[in-house]
Formats: sequence, C-alpha cells, structure tokens
Amino acid sequence: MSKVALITGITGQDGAYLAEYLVKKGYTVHGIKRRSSMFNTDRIDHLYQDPHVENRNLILHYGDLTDSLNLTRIIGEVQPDEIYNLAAMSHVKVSFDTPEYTANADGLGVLRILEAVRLLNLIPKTRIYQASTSELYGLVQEVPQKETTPFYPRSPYAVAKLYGYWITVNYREAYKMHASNGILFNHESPLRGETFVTRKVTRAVSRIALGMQEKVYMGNLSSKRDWGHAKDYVRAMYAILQQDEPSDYVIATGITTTIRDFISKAFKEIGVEVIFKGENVNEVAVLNYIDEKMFIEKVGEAYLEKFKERIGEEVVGIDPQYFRPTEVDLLIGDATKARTRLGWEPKYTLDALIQDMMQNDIKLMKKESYLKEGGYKILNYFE
Ligand code: NDP
Ligand code: GDR
Repeated sequence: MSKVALITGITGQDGAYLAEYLVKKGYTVHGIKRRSSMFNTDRIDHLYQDPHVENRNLILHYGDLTDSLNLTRIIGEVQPDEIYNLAAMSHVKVSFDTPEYTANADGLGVLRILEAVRLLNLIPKTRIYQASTSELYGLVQEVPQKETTPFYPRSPYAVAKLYGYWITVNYREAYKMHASNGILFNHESPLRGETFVTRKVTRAVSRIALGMQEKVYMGNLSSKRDWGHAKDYVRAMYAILQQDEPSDYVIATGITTTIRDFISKAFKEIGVEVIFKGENVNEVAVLNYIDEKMFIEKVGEAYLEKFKERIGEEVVGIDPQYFRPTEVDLLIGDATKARTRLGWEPKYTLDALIQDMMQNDIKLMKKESYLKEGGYKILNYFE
C-alpha cells in the first residue's frame, strides 16, 4: 500500500514542488485547493489526472483553512499518514492590510488541523508538518538565527505564524503527536508568486531586457534575506516527517544578500551591469554596461540594438508604497541541526537559483510578447 499524504496549499509554490516530489516517491497525494472564480491549479496541472481514472495518485478537494468542519471531514476521509500544512496567506506586506483574516488562516488554521487529527483519533497514525518561517525571528536578536534564537515577530503574518508554531509544539507535548515545525528561510523558484521580491525582480529584468517595460519600482533595497531554492526546501519537509522523533528545524543556506545585490545579480545573469545611485526614496539603478555576447546568448540578438539605446537610463526606482510599517532587516539561518540530523544540504547556490528564475522568466516574457503581438491581452500588472 502506498503512503498517503495530504497537502494544504497544494496550489502554491511549495505545494506544487512537494506534490511532485511525493508522487515520484510513490505516495498517493491529496491536496486542498480553494474555490476560485478562475482556475488556480496552474502550478500542478502537469500532475493532474482525470477524475474518472482509477488509482489516481493526485486527488484534489475543495477546502479552506478557515473552515474546521471541512478540514475535519477531509482528514477523516483521507486518513493521511502525513499532513503538510503549507496553506497560508503568505504575503508579509498584505498581512498588514488583512490582519484578522491572516490570524484566522495562518494561526487558527493550524489549530484546526491539529484538533481534527486529535478528535479523529489519528494521533498514532498521522504525522504533521507545520510551515513555520524565519519571519518569526523578526527584529534581530541573534545572528545567525537557529532553533534556540528568541522570536520577535514584526508583522501580522509573523504573529499569526508564531501561534501556529507554538500550538504545534504544544500539541506535540500535550498529546504526544508527531508534529514538527520547519522554520524555513526564504525560498524561491520559477514558481514563486509574482509579488514576492525575487520573482518581481526576475520578471521585471526580463521584461526590461525585452523592451516590454522601462523601469521597475521597488521598496526597501537594504533588507537582507537568506534565499534558497524551493526544490531543496521541500526535500527538508519530507525528511523532517521521516524522523522517529518529531522536532523543529531551521532550513536555510547560511548566506545573506541584500535586495539591491539580488537585483544586480539578476541583471548580471543576462550580461548587464547596473549602477545604484542616490539614497532612500531617491535611489535609482542606471543601466551602465552590456556584455553583448552574453546578452545575445541569454536574451537574443533581436533585442540588443533597442536595449543598447537605453544605456545611461534608469531601470530601477523606489516607490514608498512598497515599504512595510515594520521591517525585518536581516535574516541569516544556521541549519546545523538539519544538516546533522536530517543529512539535509541545499544543492542550489544563489547564482544557480537566479539563473533558473531568469531563464524561466525570459522564456515566459517572450511568450507574452508574442501573444501581445498576436493581439492577445497580457498581464500588465505590477505590485
Ligand atoms: P504560496 O503563497 O505560494 O502558497 C500558499 C498556498 O496556500 C496556496 O495554495 C494558497 O491557495 C493557499 N491558501 C491561502 N490561504 C488559504 C486558505 N485560507 N485556505 C486554504 N488554502 C489557502 O506560499 P509558499 O508556497 O511560498 O509557502 C508555503 C508555506 O510556507 C506558507 O505557509 C508560507 O507562509 C510558508 N513559508 C514560505 C516561505 C517561502 O519563502 N516561500 C518561507 C517560510 C514559510 P491559492 O493558490 O488559492 O492562493
Ligand atoms: P518576505 O518576502 O517578506 O521575506 O516573506 P518578500 O519577497 O515579499 O520580501 C523580501 C524583502 O524584500 C523587500 N522588498 C520588497 N518586497 C516585495 N514583495 N516587493 C517589493 O517591491 C520590494 N522591495 C523591497 C521587503 O521589504 C522584504 O524586506 C517571504 C514569504 O514567502 C513569507 O511567507 C515567508 O514566511 C518568508 O519569506 C520567509
């Protein structure tokens, strides 16, 4: 009999990579998706199977983390060996606009899952992974941040996740549940949501190179993040649930980079040098130099002449609407525990991650530009 996993948030970045990983391992994967007025399964469509086929290994259920009856019914029906709770309102800036909903989904949602497992008498069978976050560390108390570093959350999102973290620990201790937190630092990929900073940058740099957009407006360029690749991080989620004893683990690369340097690296990936000038809200990045051979190889000869005319022009500016009321300035994780106990190591460097994202976005934006030429309406929305 194959093992059964239930993934909440299966339509998100991590849900998609984890579903693929578990299906490859022979699992039957159940996922919870939200009802939406449009199709929202883009990231997992390659795994989709016709509901009329027997012995499917990917099965989707409608549900929501704010609906305990729905969650309890699904968990009762599925009888999962493993639950990966990845669903969340995951955007830190948006959580300042929707704090109550964020608390409900990201905080109480965790309780609903734990309590469903308990009430359904599934404690001996079901292991639970909770998607905790480096945002818990918030205001810097210690660097690098590890499992014992005190938390100081700095957003409604992080405060909701703090509840999720501690209720997971509490259910583990109170009811001997196999429930664990993965304290994951930022992880990105070509599937990353378009409004998170890395994907916003790789999309914009691609569009600027292709002549589809003049400039991108950003928020705080000085904050530092420890970025890994989502593909590496879903391996850690799985490894955490395969341990005999439940526990909490930091998953990180141990290297931190500013947003400014990430932008420079994304341009450099296609042979372009930008120079940052000015300060605070007046900071800009100016197009300084093009390695033509590399640009032709990575972007295409057809785009070079038009792009060369832009040397000396601004390609990045600041828009204060992207600043956060309270910011997390510095994240850098120490994943020693994961390395020693799980044998986990990231395979992607930051440069390899950026290469993967840029290759994907250049291809995607070219497709959009062809569609536009053909008269189709394309997404022209930046946040
Ligand atoms: P995404 O935003 O890409 O995906 C979030 C998923 O949750 C989507 O499937 C979304 O559905 C679903 N969802 C949102 N609200 C609800 C709800 N109320 N009920 C049911 N489903 C809901 O996030 P990631 O894949 O990047 O992250 C996965 C988890 O890991 C999240 O909990 C996030 O907070 C956490 N995390 C992420 C990190 C990162 O760097 N990526 C780092 C640390 C933690 P829909 O597609 O319909 O929007
Ligand atoms: P974060 O990711 O808040 O770390 O949360 P995000 O990519 O949104 O921001 C990272 C940093 O970049 C700065 N920034 C901008 N951010 C966005 N989104 N847009 C901008 O234009 C911009 N300009 C600068 C931000 O201020 C911030 O300092 C992510 C999410 O995946 C969470 O769910 C997860 O828990 C944490 O990572 C770990």
